Amino acid sequence: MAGRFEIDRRGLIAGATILAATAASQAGKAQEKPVIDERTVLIVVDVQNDFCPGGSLAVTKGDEVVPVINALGKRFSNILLTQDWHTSGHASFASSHPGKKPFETVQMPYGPQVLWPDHCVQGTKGAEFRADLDLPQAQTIIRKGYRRDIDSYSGFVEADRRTPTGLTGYLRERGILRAVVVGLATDFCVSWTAQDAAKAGFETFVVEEACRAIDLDGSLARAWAEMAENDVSRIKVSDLPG
Ligand code: VGL
Ligand code: ZN
Repeated sequence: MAGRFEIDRRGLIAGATILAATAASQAGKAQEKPVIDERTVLIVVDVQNDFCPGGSLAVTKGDEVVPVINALGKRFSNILLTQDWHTSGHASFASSHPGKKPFETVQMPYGPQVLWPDHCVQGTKGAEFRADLDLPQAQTIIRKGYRRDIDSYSGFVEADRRTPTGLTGYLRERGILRAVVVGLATDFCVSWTAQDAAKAGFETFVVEEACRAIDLDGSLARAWAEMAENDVSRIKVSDLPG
């Protein structure tokens, strides 16, 4: 491909980082609509029982994303799922902080942490993917938030903003240039995952009808604003090629 040849010939730096960054900028940050090809991945964030009605941290209408994502999934050859996967007694649970209630914020060594009801505990029914999620060609599951003392909204970097999950390297080695991000919840794990994808140099899109939000004290509006500032394009299902 021309980009790779030019980089090598000029004796500049080779490697996936530069390649991904170059290709993303060639594709153009301003690009409004994603190409869906073998270098595009659909990242399906946390479509798990606990985030759907009946679950312990139910997102309003969270289950409505499932048919939208199932239909979208048929257009992608690369699909990756993230799975919130906490220890029992996880530091992000209000129950681990005496006197604190869910949705209050505490200060952790890595910064402020919203406290949640116990959710997505490893091996429980609540941590399982929704049974009606139908993405048989999904290739990879990235579990996150599995260290007792650190949360991880993002599929790429944990809440200390330092500890990588390995996803950036995985996608680069796979030659992925572009990520379409969907799932739960728009204002937490979708937003953080999408922003980190863009920061890692992937051309990144979030499909609004394929997400639902928690919306805690204006967090949804803030999340869309932050995503826009960080080169994440907000699109609709109709913006995707058929
Ligand atoms: C999430 C809060 C806590 C999410 C995960 O998937 O958005 N939110 N853990
Ligand atoms: Zn969680």
